[in-house]
Amino acid sequence: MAVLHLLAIVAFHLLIISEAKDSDFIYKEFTNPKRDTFVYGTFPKDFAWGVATASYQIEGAWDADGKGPSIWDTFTHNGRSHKKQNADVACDSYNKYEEDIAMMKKLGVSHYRFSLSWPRILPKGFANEVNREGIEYYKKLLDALHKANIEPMVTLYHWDLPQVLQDMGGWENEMMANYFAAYADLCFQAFGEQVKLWITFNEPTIFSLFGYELGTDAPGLPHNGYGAYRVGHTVIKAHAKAWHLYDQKYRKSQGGKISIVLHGNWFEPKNPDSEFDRAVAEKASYVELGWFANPIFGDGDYPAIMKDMIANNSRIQQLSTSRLPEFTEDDKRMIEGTFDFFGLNHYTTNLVAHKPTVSEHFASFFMEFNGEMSQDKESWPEPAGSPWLYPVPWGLRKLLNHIKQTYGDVPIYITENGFSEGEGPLNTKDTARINYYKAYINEALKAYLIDSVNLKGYFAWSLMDNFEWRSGYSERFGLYHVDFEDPERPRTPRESANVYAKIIKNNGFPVQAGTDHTEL
Ligand code: GBH
Repeated sequence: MAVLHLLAIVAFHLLIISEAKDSDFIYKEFTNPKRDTFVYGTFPKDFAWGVATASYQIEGAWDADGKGPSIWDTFTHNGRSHKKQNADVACDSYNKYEEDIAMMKKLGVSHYRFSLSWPRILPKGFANEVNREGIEYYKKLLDALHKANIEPMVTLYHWDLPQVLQDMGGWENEMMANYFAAYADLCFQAFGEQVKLWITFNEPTIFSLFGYELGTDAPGLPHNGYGAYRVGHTVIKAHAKAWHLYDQKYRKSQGGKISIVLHGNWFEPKNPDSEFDRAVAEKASYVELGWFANPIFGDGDYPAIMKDMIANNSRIQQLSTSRLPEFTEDDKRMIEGTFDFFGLNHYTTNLVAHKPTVSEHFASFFMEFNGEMSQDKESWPEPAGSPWLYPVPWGLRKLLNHIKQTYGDVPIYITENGFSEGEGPLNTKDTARINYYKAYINEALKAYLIDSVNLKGYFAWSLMDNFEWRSGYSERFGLYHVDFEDPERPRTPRESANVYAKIIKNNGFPVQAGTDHTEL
């Protein structure tokens, strides 16, 4: 193993000292030989290759067989998403899961990450009224996955909160930590024999900020400067409770692992020579990820840099206490170390410049930093169909190294990474997505081979086009195209599906006999 590593590193250095060829780079915009040269090699033998989805985005069947409404049903039925679209039918995976699994077989994935719909299992939110048909649906799905030899990775909460619980305050209600633990308990009991990889929450920063701070996502509450911190506080405790419950009651008999998935951008100083830009970029990385990572993977508490920042700004706003709640010593002990691996969703990189933004009169997470985010529109490759999504592959490698340096040598799964295109006629030749996957997976390979990051798996977002939240069906992330106009919701593979299948089959990018490259 060590020898292989060494060979890979030597090969890499040979590549960069010899004259760089065009074919050594994926993007003409990124040709820094040391940073951007494509490397050849493979991932560890037991590497998990997967695709990811989420219940609300694919299932449809929004009120079938006893399912209760979620906050996203309410939000979309109120016309709050692009063109008032909703996911009442979406990809109809509630009925077409066998076809989904056949697609996964074609891709050759070893793992499938999907989420459970809480209101499908508990229409009233609470665990004393179970919807058997909801349980049956997921049992059938899990059975079919096992038959197909695909390991499930199951997310308990990917944003579709039962509406009845929102009516009691949703994640701003501290009791939610208990309600979530009861839901988790039921799921471990019902599905734990079939599930060895559990995720408590998907991207708590995102649903706190967009749902309860900006209010652009469900439940649509613009509680600027306060809401997201309150939500985060309860979500961290909910996560810790569920982790301990699994640890104490189920781990021994079921033998699985459980953790959380965090969203992480990479933040690069806009002007690398500016000390101020560097400081704000660093702060952004430590806060975006560290808000949830530091309590769970660190010392049980928010990062000091975050506590200081929000306390200072609260003082400027004439508040007598910080807008960021505090954990008690007991909380901290309960929270610290509640992970079995690190789940990372990563899509893109932002530039950060210093700029005074803190206001005496208006509190907002986004103004807390005295910084401004942007993208390098001139010299980065074309963005995806999502305006925020610029391909900046080297950002992934930097972020993986940041995680290792900050939270230790924890096993990491990249639980989401992917690229969108806009609406339009079916275009199977998705070269931009192919380039994105090759380049990002190659950066993951460098992190593993060269930087010895403890990387365990990679999940592409997404198996197929699906309901992209407030953007509706206008941003398409699928390896498979889905026709949402057709009641049958037919799926068609794009070229990227074939390329991803080859990467999986090769377990990366081995040099193939008789060539000096990988045929994809
Ligand atoms: C993930 O979020 C989600 O887990 C997944 O459900 C989703 O489908 C996927 O990514 C693709 O987006 O419109 O400028 O305000 C990724 C994090 C956070 C990225 C919200 C887009 C909106 C930026 N997302 N962000 S903007």
